[in-house]
Amino acid sequence: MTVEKKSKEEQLAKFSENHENEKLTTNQGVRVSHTDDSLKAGERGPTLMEDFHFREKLTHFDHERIPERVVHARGFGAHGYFEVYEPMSEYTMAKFLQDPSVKTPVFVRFSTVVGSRGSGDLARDVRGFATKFYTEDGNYDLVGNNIPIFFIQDAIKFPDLVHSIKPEPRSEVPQAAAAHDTFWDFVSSTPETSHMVMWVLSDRGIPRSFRHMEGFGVNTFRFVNARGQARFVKFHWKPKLGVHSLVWDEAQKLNGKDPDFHRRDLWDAIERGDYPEYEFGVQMIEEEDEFNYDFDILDPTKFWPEEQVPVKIIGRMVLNRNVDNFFAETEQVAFHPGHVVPGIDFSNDPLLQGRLFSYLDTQLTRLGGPNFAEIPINRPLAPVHNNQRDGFHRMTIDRGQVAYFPNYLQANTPQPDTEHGYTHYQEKVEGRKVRERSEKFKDHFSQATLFWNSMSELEKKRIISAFHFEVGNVTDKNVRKRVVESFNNVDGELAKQIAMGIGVEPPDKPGGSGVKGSSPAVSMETTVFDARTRKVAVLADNGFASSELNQVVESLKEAGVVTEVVSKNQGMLRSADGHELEAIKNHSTTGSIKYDAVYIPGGRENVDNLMQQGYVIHFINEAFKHCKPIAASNEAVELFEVSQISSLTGQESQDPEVSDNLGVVTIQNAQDMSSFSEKFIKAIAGHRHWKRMDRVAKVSA
Ligand code: HDD
Repeated sequence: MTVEKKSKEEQLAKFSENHENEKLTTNQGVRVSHTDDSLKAGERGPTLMEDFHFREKLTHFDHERIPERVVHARGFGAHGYFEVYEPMSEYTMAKFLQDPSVKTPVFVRFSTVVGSRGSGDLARDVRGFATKFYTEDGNYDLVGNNIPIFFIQDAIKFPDLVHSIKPEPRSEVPQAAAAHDTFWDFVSSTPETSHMVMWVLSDRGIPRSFRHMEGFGVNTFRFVNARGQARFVKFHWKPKLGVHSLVWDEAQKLNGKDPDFHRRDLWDAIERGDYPEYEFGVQMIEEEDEFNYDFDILDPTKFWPEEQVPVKIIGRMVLNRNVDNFFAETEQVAFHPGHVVPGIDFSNDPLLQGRLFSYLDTQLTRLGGPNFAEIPINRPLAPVHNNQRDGFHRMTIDRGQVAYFPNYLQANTPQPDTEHGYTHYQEKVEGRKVRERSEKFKDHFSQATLFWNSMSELEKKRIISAFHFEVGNVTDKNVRKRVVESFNNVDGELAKQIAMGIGVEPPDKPGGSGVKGSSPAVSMETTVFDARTRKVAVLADNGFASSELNQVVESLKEAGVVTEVVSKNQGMLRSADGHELEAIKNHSTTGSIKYDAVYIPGGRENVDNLMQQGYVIHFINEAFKHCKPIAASNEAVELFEVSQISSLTGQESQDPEVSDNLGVVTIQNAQDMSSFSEKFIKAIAGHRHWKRMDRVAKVSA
């Protein structure tokens, strides 16, 4: 602790040394002598118009807000780099995908879709995953989501979708939520949304953190190599820590206790040096195989099952630097799927085609004109030369007499680069002008059933609970009925289960699309399980057993797990043998919902103290309810007996096999904590112990 304090003081000393001569000025560079009082006619008199410092300061402040993004308003960004594992020249000429020794700088912005800029992080929603690669050939933006498909097939329906899911126009209620009449009215009237709704209502809709999410480019793009050969591609980000989610009850509580939970998690991880890492993968389909699948490869409501089209891992991205200024970077960054570099091209996916119009258009309103590419976060590292001029907020001082092409006066510069310039893939296009979709686009249910079939029984249960919450909040009974009828096309049992929770009769006819197969890769149970960077609350009070606690905390640290001591009051605790330990959080500044697991050390006095604290029992019960690993050593095991753990696990908890399986780790009459720590770390890596789900239905925490 003292070490930290000192380095902060040193930092401050260094700061004042470096900034010694920086005096407060106006925006015109005039030094300001006083900024705490406005200029008045007498101490109690009116403020004077001539106070230019006051007017400049207030005018700037009055205009500090810019329009928020129409969707994805709430977001959080970080810097990092990307590196390719091996040259990809066989498939694409994209320069940043050739040389493994090159680190391409990136900026990533994660976001929710529906809520306003100040809304909570924990909404059930799709998460945006947008990456800007600052390549030597110019900027490339991969503007994706954490779900591989989308709600609609054609961009012309995007305003309808968004109007239905945003707060209702009469009341502006609810904020950042799909659980209301208009969204479900739209869903039940638009069968193509069914598949995406299944994903959003699965655990994917409430990620544990941005570091535990996959990313997908969603739309079909093309790779084009130097010989002009093209292939269809889909892009993937795979998090090294695996794909994991929160529990819905936990997410709802977190939105109150810490609505910045995801932001804080990413920020803290980067500050600690636990840099989030994602592998980059591509699925490729040869041009001649375009029609060889039972789905249309241009349909954005379909994914390409990994079992049929494997994901080739070609590189990795590391996020290793937080922003210096949220507004300047995260808020002003402008992504656009049309920002591509040679080697990456578009497909005729009708959602992508519409996106290619929308993103450029929206920046004009949001960032105040056509010069947003000059804002530092948007500026390419590659040089920019063209004849575009003027407009709001032009930064560049364009020199010279000439702003047109061709020209004689400036030797025909800047010149198009016929050799290395971007050339669009020469896809042959013909057809009649029609407002129609291809026949295969009309199968809206097969992949929704495939997704449902791919879920484990426990994942299915959670999807049904999500339906009960979301559709249960719909006030119009006919809309609820229509939802049940619509999802009967996906699976009869699903529809029946949904109906049971929301006061609607189950469908008369058994439903389903007839699809029997599954795609195991889409289940989150097949993901990576890793304890690294997980956060554990250590509940302690005066009189804790220091040797026990130190052994466990040390083992957790070695496994890359982060610990935080929580006690009734912040400040120093004293162990039974006189050692000091700082409690970082007190009972009102935190809660079990902010941690992945709980550990309670022994020590007679410690446990007697904790036993008196209702908050501690609540903490344990709540963590148990949220299926989190819970560990107690020696006397601390007594706390489980007064909590709901013992009544819910009963005799079984005495059986180590069963209790380990449930993520409840205990040890008694022991000095050596190594096997206990090992079991606990394994339980933490297991994320949530879903097998408790049935038992926790009885817990009221
Ligand atoms: Fe979009 C923002 C992702 C369909 C129109 N979109 C936006 C962002 C992400 C996505 C991650 C936030 C970027 C940032 O952090 O600044 N959008 C997607 C994906 C889609 C998709 C993966 C389906 C494949 N979007 C989509 C359609 C349209 C838009 C069909 C319109 C036709 N999206 C926008 C937008 C936004 C946007 C209105 C709002 C702010 C912005 O662009 O810069 O233009």
